[in-house]
Amino acid sequence: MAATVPFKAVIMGAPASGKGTIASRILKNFSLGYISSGDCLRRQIQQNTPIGLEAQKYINQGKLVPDDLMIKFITDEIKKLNTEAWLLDGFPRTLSQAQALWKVEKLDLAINLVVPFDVIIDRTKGRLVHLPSGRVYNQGYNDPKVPGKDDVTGEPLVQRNDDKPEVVKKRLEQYQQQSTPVVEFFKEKDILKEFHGKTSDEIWKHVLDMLIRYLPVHIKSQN
Ligand code: G5P
Ligand code: MG
Repeated sequence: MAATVPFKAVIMGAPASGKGTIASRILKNFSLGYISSGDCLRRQIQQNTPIGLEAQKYINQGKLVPDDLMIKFITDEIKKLNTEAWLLDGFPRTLSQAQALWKVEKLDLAINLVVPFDVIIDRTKGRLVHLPSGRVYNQGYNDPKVPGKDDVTGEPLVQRNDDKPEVVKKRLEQYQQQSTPVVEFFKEKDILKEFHGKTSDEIWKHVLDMLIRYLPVHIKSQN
């Protein structure tokens, strides 16, 4: 098997800015390992693990899970990936997390999605997720083929507990407080690329152009 060329990237952005949607398109086109902090936490909650039970208290209120728990959890998940080419979605979210990650992993790229908050609030109302895989759907944007069922497994889709309007408002407030220092941190490291737009389709075109220039070695053959 060919040795993996290291490539370490993060995708950031407000709640429901399209991190998961853009990440899934990146993974279709490029061979990268992938960790979504939110998907990993939701799986822990579903399995009633100690981490899940602890994280649930914060997630259901729209609060961030404490840094010490998150840093340990995600750095352990990175070790399990078994590749040096990967994409993190939703981590880091605070300056402490960014600094802790940088100590153990020097990143190559930080993608930041900038989507207006009114667009985001509308999206969360129609979001449905398949919890085991993290696949996301949206009524009227990317509907499942059969209403209420995951396209791949046929299993039921659910609304996330933290997509209730009052919790979404909290998540956006939290994001406003925490995100600027993280964005500044990656700007100083000279790895930040920002993408503005109202739809994932328009943002994706620019992300794809940038990635083709950045990591042609990881492009999947399309046959
Ligand atoms: P998550 O799971 O990381 P968020 O809040 O950062 O949660 P989220 O909600 O998962 O982010 P996203 O991945 O950015 O959003 O967006 P998405 O799912 O792709 O798209 C949102 C919806 O819009 C979907 O239904 C999609 O189909 C639709 N959509 C996408 N593009 C378009 C479009 O162009 N048009 C339309 N109409 N629809 C579109 O974290 C959850 C919680 O876990 C904890 C926190 O409590 C957090 O709140 N957590 C952490 N805590 C501390 N530190 C960390 N690092 C943490 N990570 C997670
Ligand atoms: Mg997500």
